[in-house]
Order: sequence, then C-alpha cells, then structure tokens
Amino acid sequence: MTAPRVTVFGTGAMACLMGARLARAGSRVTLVGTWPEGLRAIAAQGLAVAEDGGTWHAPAAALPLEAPPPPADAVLVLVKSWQTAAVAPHAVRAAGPSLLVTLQNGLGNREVLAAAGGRPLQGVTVMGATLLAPGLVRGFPGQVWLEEAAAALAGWLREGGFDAHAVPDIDRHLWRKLAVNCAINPLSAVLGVPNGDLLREPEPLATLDAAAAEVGAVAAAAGVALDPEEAVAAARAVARATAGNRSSMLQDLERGGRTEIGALCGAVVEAGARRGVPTPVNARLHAAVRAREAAALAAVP
Ligand code: KPL
Repeated sequence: MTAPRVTVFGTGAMACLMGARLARAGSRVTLVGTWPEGLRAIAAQGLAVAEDGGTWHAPAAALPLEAPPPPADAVLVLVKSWQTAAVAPHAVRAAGPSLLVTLQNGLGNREVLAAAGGRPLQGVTVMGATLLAPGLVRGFPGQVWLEEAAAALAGWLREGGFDAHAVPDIDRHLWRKLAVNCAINPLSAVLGVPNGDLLREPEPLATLDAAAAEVGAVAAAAGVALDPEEAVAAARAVARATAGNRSSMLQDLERGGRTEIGALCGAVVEAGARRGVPTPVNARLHAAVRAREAAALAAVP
C-alpha cells in the first residue's frame, strides 16, 4: 500500500507525538496550526522525540491554518478543546470524504466538528505527552481507543508503536478518560505537581477519587457503561502510569495560557445538573482552575 497521508491539526505535545510516530512508521505527515514557533521548528527540523536518553527525528510538513490543506487519508484533530470551533471548518475541509477523528480531551469536540459539516469519529488517548520545546516531545505509555470505523488509523498507529485499538464502545472510553482528566488535570495544575504525586498524600488522593467518582456517577446516569468504582480505579491507574508527566493542564497554566477545564469539569457539572447528579468536587476544581487562569492572564503585561 502507498504511504498513508495524515494531517494533524495541532502543534502541541500529543499532536507532535502522534505525528512523529506515524511519520517514523512511513506515513506522510503534515501538522497544521496557529503557533508560529511550533510551525517554524517543525518546518526546520521535522518532529523530534526525546526517548531512552536520546532524541530521534521524523520528517513532517508544517502549515498555517489558512493554507490550502494537502490531500489526506486521515485528519486528526488534536488542538485544545477551546480551539475546536475555530479549527473545525478547516479540519472538515481538509478531511473531505476521508477519516476525520477527534482525539481531544473532554466532551463536546465531536459535536462541534459535526456542526461544521464533518462526519467526525471519536478517538481517546490515555497517555501522557510533554512538550519540551517547539516540535520536541516526550511521550509516556498508554493506549489509544478509536471507533471501529477508524480501524485503518488504529493499524497505522500500531505500526508507529502505539497501543491502539478500534472498539465498539467508544463512549465508555471517552467517559473513562474524562474521569481521568477531571481527577488528575485540575489537581495537578492547582498543586503544581506531576501526576504521580497525587497518589502520595491522603488529601489529594481523596479529592482525585471523589472527582473521578462523580464523573462515573454522571456517566452511569447518562446510560454509559461506567460506574464510580471503575472511574476511580482508572484515574489512579493513569496517575501511576504517567507518574512523571506534568498534566496538560499544568503545562497550560505554566505557559500562562487557557486550560481545557470547561470541556472537563465544567462539562461534567453541566451534564450532572441535567441529570440530577451532584458534582460538588468537579464544581470546586472548575472554580479553582478558572481562578488560576484569571490570575495567570492578569499577570501578562
Ligand atoms: O490526558 C492527560 C493530560 O495530561 O491531559 C493525562 C492522561 C492525565 C496525562 O497527563
């Protein structure tokens, strides 16, 4: 078969990691984004991955959002959830009749892409990735789950070294990942610690458990096959597997930028309110992160 052509929207940690591993396995990869430093670094040196004490490079093209998109067999959306609406028309146009897959954190991304006229498929990544510099990333182990209609992409990702699977019950994986994100991301961001530190002391661990359990309860009320116990177990297991990683939300706050808290705890609070499920811990974490965001933005000269 000819090399798959994959266009990735985003130049952040997960976009670079997926792009790099796909390119190393033979895909022709283009990253599309709005971050000038990221695009410049990728255009100059390709994608770089820090691994096993060294760094390897993989070829990739880099294009700004407004450029005509190259033909693609698959378009992956990996921008922050609050950027989805701005990117959606471009991603939908780039995909045309080919695969369009969101692998973003949180609820609502698939719906935004569909509202822009696309036929998006859902993907879920349960792994860590840290951007060390523009175009340079470090990855942590974990899985990628995709809807069955994206089985071809799962195969390309496996060739790139990912533990990737096409599954019939993607919503269950989406909500389980949501539980993981609502538990780990805001806590690690507010406390300023890597994921594994949340398991060390009783107080953060109790909050992590409570946040995940609330997501499990809302999922169950929404008819998704996930319960509070499984949600808690998933959050703890991912915190262990990505112990050394600084969560994407902590990385966002450290950059002084916006976070995905609205699509995570914010979306859970809304979904809980619609179904009469109380979510006080997610509401508290939502408010705490919004306060940090506001403080970070106020500090920008
Ligand atoms: O998805 C993540 C994130 O940081 O956004 C986890 C899995 C929690 C890894 O850090």
